[in-house]
Amino acid sequence: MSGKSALITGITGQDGPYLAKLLLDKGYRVHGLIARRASDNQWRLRELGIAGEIKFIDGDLTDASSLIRAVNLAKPDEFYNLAAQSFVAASWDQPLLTATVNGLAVTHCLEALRQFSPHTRFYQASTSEMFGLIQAERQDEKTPFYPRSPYGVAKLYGHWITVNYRESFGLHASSGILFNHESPLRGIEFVTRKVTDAVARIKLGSQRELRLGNIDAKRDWGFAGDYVEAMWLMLQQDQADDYVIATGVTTTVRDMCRIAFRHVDLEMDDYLVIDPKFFRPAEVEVLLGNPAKARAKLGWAPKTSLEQLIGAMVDADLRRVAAELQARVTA
Ligand code: NAP
Ligand code: F7E
Repeated sequence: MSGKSALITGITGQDGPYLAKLLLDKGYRVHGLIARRASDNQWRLRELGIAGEIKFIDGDLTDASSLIRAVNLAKPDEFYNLAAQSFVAASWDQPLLTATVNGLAVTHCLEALRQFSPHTRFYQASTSEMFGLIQAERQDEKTPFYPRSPYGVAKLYGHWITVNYRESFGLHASSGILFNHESPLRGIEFVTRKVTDAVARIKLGSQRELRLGNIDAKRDWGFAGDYVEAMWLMLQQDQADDYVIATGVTTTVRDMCRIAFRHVDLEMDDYLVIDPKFFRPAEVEVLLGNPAKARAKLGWAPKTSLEQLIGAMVDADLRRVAAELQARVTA
């Protein structure tokens, strides 16, 4: 058992609970920065059965003083910055908030460490969205960036400021360039979960159609549970560095959707409607990662196929929707 302390921002999101569980299983004391919200946001931690094991610290990424306080309270050996406005489509509606949280506020985290805890190892949640209009068929750590959304632009700042603090001040600061990763804990606004939730509702008779935007877009989708392991591995290395984390397989939204419908013996074409409302002002048409460096240096490899991932997501949504419908009957 490690006896180490970790501080995670974004503890209530998709990745936070998977990472927290991994660290708790390794014997870490896990602190989670939690932003004040009007309604409950701990359902994912409860689903993994770990809500009671996290030491919560109130704070917000945009409030530098709250990060200093969190660092002083948690005294972390490792700091994982997962907090973000992470929905790409929303970044055109809230570009300044996205720039502040996903970009500038990364410096709040780094400054808190530089000034108060320079020995702490830092992980920054960078993203394949930085590749945007791709400059190479398979994207790796050397591929030039060309972001296509305010989200991608903001994340690029977060990425480079992490590299800069490593090079300027010798912080052990690593940036994981993670391609899309999904799970039953994925937010409902993202396309995989929107699809698996709709498939469950259609199968159980509470929804008639599924409306999507650009189904020709291609993504390199992996399982979040596999990807948080890569985050941890990055902070166990002697030297901080940047790594692409991906499966090396790309699939259209259309084919991902077909897998979900087939899982419950339905035909996608009977239910799918294309709705221009879901098209984006600028699209990232295709992403395909090359995780060779992570494989060679971290010994990391994805373990979950897209079929397994989508099947597990549909099964989880079938259980949730069935429980919801049952509750309506008994209410
Ligand atoms: P997510 O589900 O959207 O979770 C985002 C988390 O950030 C939530 O816990 C949210 O808290 C928190 N947050 C938002 N604004 C905040 C603020 N101002 N102060 C403090 N906390 C704040 O995202 P995810 O899928 O877990 O992704 C984790 C990180 O990896 C994000 O930085 C994302 O941009 C990045 N990333 C994700 C993927 C992917 O495919 N999932 C790929 C590459 C990179 P509330 O719950 O209270 O809103
Ligand atoms: O869209 C297309 C959409 O919203 C995937 C975030 O975690 O991964 C995620 O960003 C694709 C896009 O994820 C709908 O146009 C079609 O081409 O699931 P998404 P994303 O934008 O790739 C990256 C790596 C991150 O870093 C982000 O934080 O699907 N698409 N129809 C649709 N997308 C949505 N959401 N809804 C639709 O109806």
